[in-house]
Amino acid sequence: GLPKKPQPPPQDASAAAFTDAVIAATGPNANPRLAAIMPSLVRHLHAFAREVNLTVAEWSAAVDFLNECGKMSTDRRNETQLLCDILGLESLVDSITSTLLSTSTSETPSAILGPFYRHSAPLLPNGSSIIQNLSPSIPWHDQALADSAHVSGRVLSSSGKPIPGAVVDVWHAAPNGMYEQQDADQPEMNFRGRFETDQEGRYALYALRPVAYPIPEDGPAGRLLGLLDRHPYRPGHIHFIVSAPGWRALTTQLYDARDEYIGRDAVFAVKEELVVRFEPREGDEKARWELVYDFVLGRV
Ligand code: MBD
Ligand code: FE
Repeated sequence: GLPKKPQPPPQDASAAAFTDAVIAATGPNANPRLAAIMPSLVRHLHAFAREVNLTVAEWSAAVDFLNECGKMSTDRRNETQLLCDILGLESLVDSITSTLLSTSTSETPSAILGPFYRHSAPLLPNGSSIIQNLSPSIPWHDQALADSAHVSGRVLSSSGKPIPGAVVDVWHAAPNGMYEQQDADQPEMNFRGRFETDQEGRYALYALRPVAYPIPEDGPAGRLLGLLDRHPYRPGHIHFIVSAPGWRALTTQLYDARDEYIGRDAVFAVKEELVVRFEPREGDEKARWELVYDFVLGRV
C-alpha cells in the first residue's frame, strides 16, 4: 500500500514537555524581567509553529526576511519598526504602556512615534511656520501653500490648568508623502519645529493640512503588504511630542476626519479622540485651514 502521510507534530503531552524543557533551560541568575516574560514568548512561538505546521523552508524565509529588515535599517529608516507597525505591534505596546501609566481618563491619548521623528527640530517662536522656504520648482509647491493650516491650542493638566513652558514638538510629511529626511528636494528640518507654550499654556504655528500617504513600500515591509493584499496608506496626520518638566511626555498624532483612509490606517494607530476637523480660516492669507486642539498631560 501507499506510505502513510506524515502526521503533523504532536499537540499532546510530549509537545508540551518539549516546550517546557526549553523554558526550564533558563538559569537561576537570568535577568528577572526576561525570566518572567520568556516562558510566555517561547510558549506562544512554539504554539504558533505547531498550529500552522511551520516548515523549515518557511521558517528560513522568515529569518531571511528579518535579516533583510535589519540590513536595510539606518538612523533614517527603521524597517524592523515598520514591520512591527504593519502588524499592529507598535500601536498595541503603545496602548498597553499608556494604560499602565495614565492616571486620568481626561489625558490626551497617545499614539505611536513612527519611524520619522528627528531630535532637535528648530525651536521657533509661537505664531511662526514650519513650512520652510520651498523652491517654486518643487512639483507640490503650490499645493503646499494652498493647504496651509493654522494649528493652535493649549497644553493643560487633567484638571484644566494651563502648563506654561511646555514644548510642543511637531512634524509631518510633505504633500508628496515624504518626510524631509527621505526627500532630497526638501530643506533640512522642513515641516518640523518645536514651540514653547506661553503663560496661558498656549502654542500656535503654521503647518500643512496633511494628506494621506503610503508608508515606504520599497523594502521587505512593503513586500509583505503586497503579499497580504493590503494597501500601504496612512490617513493624513500630524505628529506631536508634548513635554514639560514634571509631566509625562505625550507622543501622539492628530488625524484629519475627512481623510478617506481614516478607518483603515495601514499601521492601526488612529484613535477616536485624535480625529480632528480642519475648519476654513477666514482673513489670514497665510492659512486656508484652522485647527484648534488642546493637549492634556498626565503627571509623571
Ligand atoms: C509613518 O509616517 C508613521 O507615522 C508611522 C507610525 C508608521 C509609518 C510611517
Ligand atoms: Fe507619520
